[in-house]
Amino acid sequence: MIDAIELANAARAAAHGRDLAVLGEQLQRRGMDVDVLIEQVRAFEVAVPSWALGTGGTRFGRFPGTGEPRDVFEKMEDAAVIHRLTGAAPRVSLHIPWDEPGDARTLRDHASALGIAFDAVNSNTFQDQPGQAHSYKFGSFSHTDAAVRRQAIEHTLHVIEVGQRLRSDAITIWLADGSNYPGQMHLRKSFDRVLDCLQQVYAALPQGWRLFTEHKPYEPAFYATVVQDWGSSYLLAQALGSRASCLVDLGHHLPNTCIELVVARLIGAGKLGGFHFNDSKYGDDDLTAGSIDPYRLFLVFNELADALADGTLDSPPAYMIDQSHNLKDPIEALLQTVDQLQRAHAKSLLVDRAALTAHQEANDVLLAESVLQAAFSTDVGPLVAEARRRQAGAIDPLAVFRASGYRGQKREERAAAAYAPPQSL
Ligand code: LRH
Ligand code: MN
Repeated sequence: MIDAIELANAARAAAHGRDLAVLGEQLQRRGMDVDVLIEQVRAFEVAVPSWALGTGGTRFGRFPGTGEPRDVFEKMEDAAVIHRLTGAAPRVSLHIPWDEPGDARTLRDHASALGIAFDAVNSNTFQDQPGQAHSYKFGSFSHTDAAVRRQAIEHTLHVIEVGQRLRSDAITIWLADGSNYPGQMHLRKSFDRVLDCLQQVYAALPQGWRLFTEHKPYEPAFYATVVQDWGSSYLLAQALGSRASCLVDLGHHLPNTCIELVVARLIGAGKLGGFHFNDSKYGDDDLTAGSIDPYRLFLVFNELADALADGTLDSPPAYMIDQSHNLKDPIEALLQTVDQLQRAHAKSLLVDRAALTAHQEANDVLLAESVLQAAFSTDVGPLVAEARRRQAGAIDPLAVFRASGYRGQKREERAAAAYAPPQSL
């Protein structure tokens, strides 16, 4: 892949150089230094979800592609390709037990040999596993039966142990807990039980670890979800302590929710822990980020850039992707996603914050809005391409990936003899 990148970058060097020079001259006239911006974009990193490296599906069907990873070891190979091509995806977020490694140490060594590390791990108390003593049909941390809650806590502590062996330092806890009919579940007691269980997990959190609570308005519960909105998530994170914070999945908001305001609130409260980036038109569609509403994605990054600029945030929260690739090749969709996130991030850096503040203070609605639109309507393509090139990545990752024939090669390899994961290195 490395040679393919160098060859393709060389072929594009002249055109890319001209495009970058034109953008650089434009930005200079706006008082911005393109090299400073490129370095800021180079610092942008996002974690790839292990569960999105294979084809996703819905209850109506799944149409798997060929040459897809057969297990978590092959998923690391594909994640490494995404990082190699973009220079911006050095970590994978694992979901347990979906991607439970037989031997965490072997997986960690395999991944590090590929230049991949591990971001937040994800627990799963929304599905029953074979041989599981108690069902999560009526919830996990909110369940009325203490034995079910105990089982869910044990699972979550196990996920943290696996994460420790992978040298992760955070866990994301999303609970499907909720009800489908009024009266089915006590709306306050269920929440109190969730808090009690989270407090037991928080008390066992290893040194330096963080815990992210993830809210979602509905699905699979269709009347009330225990951790339904950012307010519920905030109440939990606040009650747990300084190492607990809220994770914002962009798809977990009712239509027309001003998600950038949710982000601003959590930043202001010092409880914004991380993101699951994706896009959606209706529900939790898990479409590729920036595919439906790129302006909304930009406005989220604008809140982050504003808070990093005024010091309210001293470092970016945890950036992770959470998508389901039902139709697109998973690697291609993730390459597209990383590019969209780099672009939204780059555009947020182009906002003239002094001018914006002046127009806001003067209630000059039109000029305040225009400052954001000027940044959003700037084609930052050459800037993010250059950031990737300086990361030894590809100016055009998708073109290099397609030209590399990687998927075809994997189709042969992964169709061949039964796969034998690498023995302990
Ligand atoms: C729930 C969710 C959660 C993950 C799952 C894969 O909808 O966003 O973050 O556990 O997707
Ligand atoms: Mn999510």
